[in-house]
This record gives sequence, structure tokens and C-alpha cells, in this order.
Amino acid sequence: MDYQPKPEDRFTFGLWTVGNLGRDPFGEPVRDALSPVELVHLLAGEGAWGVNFHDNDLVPITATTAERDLIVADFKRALVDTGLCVPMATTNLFADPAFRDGAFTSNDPKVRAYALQKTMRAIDLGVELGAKVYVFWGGREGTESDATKNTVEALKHFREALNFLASYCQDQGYDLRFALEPKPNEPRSDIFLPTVGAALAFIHTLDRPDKFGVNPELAHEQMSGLNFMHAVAQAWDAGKLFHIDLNDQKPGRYDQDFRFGAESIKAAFFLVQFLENVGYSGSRHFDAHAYRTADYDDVRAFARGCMRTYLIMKAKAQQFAQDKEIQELLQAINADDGSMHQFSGAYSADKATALKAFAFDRVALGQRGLPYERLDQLLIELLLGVR
Ligand code: GCO
Ligand code: MN
Ligand code: MN
Repeated sequence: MDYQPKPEDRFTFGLWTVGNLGRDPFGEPVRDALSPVELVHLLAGEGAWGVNFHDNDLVPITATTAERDLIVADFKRALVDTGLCVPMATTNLFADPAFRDGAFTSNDPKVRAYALQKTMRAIDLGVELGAKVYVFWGGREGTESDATKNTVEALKHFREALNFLASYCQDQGYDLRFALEPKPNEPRSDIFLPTVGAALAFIHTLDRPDKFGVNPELAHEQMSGLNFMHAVAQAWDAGKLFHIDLNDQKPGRYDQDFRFGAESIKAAFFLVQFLENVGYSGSRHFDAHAYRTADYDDVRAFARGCMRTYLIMKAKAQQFAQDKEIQELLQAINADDGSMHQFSGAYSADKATALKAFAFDRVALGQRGLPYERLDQLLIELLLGVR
């Protein structure tokens, strides 16, 4: 197998990912900036299908309307020349000092209104370039000290902003769905809606819950010490998996944004297996950065590596599904002799009465063999390439 990315794999990167200059809290940029057009060509050269951006990845916050139009025209030409599409767009509501205490949840009504204005303009730009999903990552929506902000008020402001923007899109006739991206911390000490579960619950307090889903990120759930695949599965089960951010991360650390599969091989496998088995058809978006040590050759290797590891995991998932020993174990584990069908499914008073009266062999239930060690070792050997 060559593990070459194809358009149907729907691999995307943000301009900010391969365009990351390697700045960190302790050090200055280590790579020269490439233009958006150069980044599009870089991604196309490695086999990506699409490119996503924040408004200001493409159009600097200081640009005039005339400058904006020139930049957008150049970018559109690069998309046509390379065949790349723009499936997702988003707003930078975190870099400018105006947003240092949040955007939609800032205590300052002027900042909240400016955030709405900036987002409407960014939505216009995203739609102009073909985006179908719009991501809301509330990077600065949070606090350092809870003395500074009323949490319920902040959530109310967040809700009002999302409702306003959904209505704006409806008014404009935009065919756009929104994906909330949770993160527990960084850059704020605590960010509101810290996990996928929190975002899923919040969506049901909005005016148009059908328009909103989630954009789970592997690193963000792992920062919280959570199981990413479980979060993704819950989003899928709720019909809310609108987008996904793939990268990697040691649990409990700062936001590391490693190459997909660089750290948590088993978690990466379960995730890819899940997405492929359920038939997730959205973007596989890599929201990761090359190591700070990388030059642009290594940045290319980083982008290739993300996609290649995904495809290797996809092949491993197929191997798992075809492995006779593994499948026999799974069949034994999930065996069902049909004797409990009388109690399953929807409630009825008769069922409840019969179930209350049924005599279970509790001791036998506790003694049944569960060959999970054998199964997991087979998976490990498959992943390590000795099966
Ligand atoms: C992060 C986030 C961002 C968002 C991006 C898109 O930790 O910085 O993951 O990269 O995904 O802003 O909204
Ligand atoms: Mn992130
Ligand atoms: Mn992200």
C-alpha cells in the first residue's frame, strides 16, 4: 500500500497549521512566513484536499477593503490552480488585544459587539470561498479569576452571540452549519464549554440547535484527560459531529498540537476505526503544528505524516475487521443466545413483571470468561506490525 492521500480522504489543514512560525511563550518565530498562496501550493503538493482559515490568516486585521479584494482574488486563483477547496472557515477572536478578556463573553459590550461585527464579516469571507462549516473556538472565552466574570452572564452572552449569528446566516441565505470547538484551558486559565460534552449540552439551549454541532479536537480532550473517541462517538450519536480537529498530545500537558498519531497510537487507531466504521463523511482536518525545530522541508514531512498515519490506521482498521482470530473473539464476547430478548427493547408492564420474577444465575454471570487481555494483545501486535 502506498498510503497516498486522495481527494476522497477529505484531508484538510488550516493555513495556521503549516503556516505556523514556531513562536512559543519562550521563543520568537523560527520560520519565515509563507504567503497564503504559497501555503495552498505547499498543501496541494502533499496531497491535501482542502484548506481552512481564520479571517486574519488570509486578510490581515489592518487590511483596507482594496487590499482585502486583491488578497482574496490571489487566493481564489491559487485554489483554482491547485484544485483545493475551502470546506471550513473561522474567526480569529483571540489574537488582538481587544479580545484579551474574551470576545462574545467579554465583560465589555463594545468588545462583544465588535466580535459580532468581525464574525459576520469573516462568515461573509468564508462563504465567498465556499465554506460549508463555520467553527467557533472560544479560545479567549473564559477567565483567570472567577472574581472577574459572572459565569451565567457569560454563557448568556455566548448564547446571544451564537443565536444572532445563526439568524444573520439565515437572513443572508447562507448554507452554513456551525461547529463549537471545546477546549479546557490555554490561552485562558479556564475556558467556558471545556469539553465536547459541555458543548453538546449547550447547543440545546440555543434557538436553532439543528444548525449547531461540534468540532472535537483530539488534543483538547486529552488535555482534560478524557477519551477522545468516546467524545467523538457521543457527538456522532447525537448527530452533531460536524467537523473534527486531528492532532496529538501527551495527556495533561500544555496544548502541544503534535502531528496526528505522533504520541497516542492506540487512541489514534480507535478514532480512525470509529470514523471509518460509522462512515463519517466530513473533513479530516489536521489542526497541528510541526515541531519548532522544523524547516519547511520538515513542515512538508509533518503534513505528509499526518495524512499517512491516518491512512495507515485506516488500513489497520480494515485488517482488524478481517482478522479471523480477533473477529472470533469479538463474536464470543458479544454472543447472544436470545434468551433475554423477552426483556429487551421498550418498556411494558408485562415485561417489567416478568423481569422482576426471573431467576438469574448471578454466580455464573460473575464467572464468565472475558478474554479482553487476549483481544487487546492481538490489537497491539496488529498495530506493532507483527500480525
Ligand atoms: C487551538 C485551537 C484552534 C482552533 C482554530 C479554529 O487550540 O488553538 O485548536 O487551532 O481550532 O482557531 O477555530
Ligand atoms: Mn487546539
Ligand atoms: Mn482546533
